[in-house]
Amino acid sequence: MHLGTSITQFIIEEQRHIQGATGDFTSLLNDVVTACKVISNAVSKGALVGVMGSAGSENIQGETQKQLDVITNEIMIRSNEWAGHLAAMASEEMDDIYPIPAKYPRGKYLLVFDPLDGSSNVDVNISVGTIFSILRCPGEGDAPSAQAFMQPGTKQVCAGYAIYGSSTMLVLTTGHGVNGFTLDRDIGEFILTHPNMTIPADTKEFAINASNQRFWEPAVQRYVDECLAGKSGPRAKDFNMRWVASMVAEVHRILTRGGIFMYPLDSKLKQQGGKLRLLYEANPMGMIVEQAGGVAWTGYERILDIEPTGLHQRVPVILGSKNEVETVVSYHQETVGKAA
Ligand code: AHM
Ligand code: MG
Repeated sequence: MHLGTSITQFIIEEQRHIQGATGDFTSLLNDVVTACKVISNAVSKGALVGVMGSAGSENIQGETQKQLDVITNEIMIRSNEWAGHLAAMASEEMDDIYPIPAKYPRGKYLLVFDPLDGSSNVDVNISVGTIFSILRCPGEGDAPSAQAFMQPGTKQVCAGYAIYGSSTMLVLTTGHGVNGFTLDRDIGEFILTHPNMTIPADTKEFAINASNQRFWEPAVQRYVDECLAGKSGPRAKDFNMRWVASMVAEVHRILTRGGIFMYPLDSKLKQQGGKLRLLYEANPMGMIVEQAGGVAWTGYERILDIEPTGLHQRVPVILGSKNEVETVVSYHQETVGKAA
């Protein structure tokens, strides 16, 4: 019988190469992995356990919360608060930070997450996921504040997502490439199935919500027009298009076969800065994409370089295959300074 590499083994072996590592980070990651297994279970039971539909509440961004948004947020908190690795957590579903309660030891890391990204898809049985990012907590001993989370994406110690699709997978980077693990439900372990995931530099597949077309900036409009023009247009190739409305599914597709994903700035979103959130969507996905050889920009700057100013700050996101993202970025650069 062939025994695959479990995620636990993989993390411990990776940690062994880091001088002075205490095992704290390994244990924290194990707790996050456990939470993702519990969430996978809850999501897959669906209507059998009566968790579909709205929770009848709104999050801080004015979005209606699904029952599963609330449940999965609770699972992440309960799984990660007790072990002494974290100082605080922050999530899409909580207005403010969640400092570790005084009854538990306070650790040196911060955990930021979107417990159920793409949850508008959950009632229709389309892939959803959990996105997470781990940061070091600055100011040892101080009670953590929201300010502690205001670190650019380049400071992430680890980023990952779990995708609850036809199989459950966990994709992870600690800054040394990207690895994918598939949940073997018979033994309850994630097994390394996708070592060293890489994004091809070229692609013929783009993803954007075309219903926003009338609001797009000229650079995005031009890029998409050129894709749609196909073989006889300036790009001289036919493109395919996908839009799942679940960022984890889009990023997972791009990590598997290449592509470009865009939730760009447009006139409708200008005031709020974009649609997707920097700390728990754009930064972790940006780190994963870069570690797989891709590029993640807003159109105007590298996502990981942004100095955050708010827990729920939104940014435009254009990420994926290097040559395509760089093409869109060059179109943005041409329009900078020109009136739209
Ligand atoms: P959510 O965190 O509330 O689920 O919102 C984020 C999701 C992304 O997964 C996805 O890319 C985007 O929202 C889809 O937006 P739209 O419905 O505008 O197409
Ligand atoms: Mg989300």
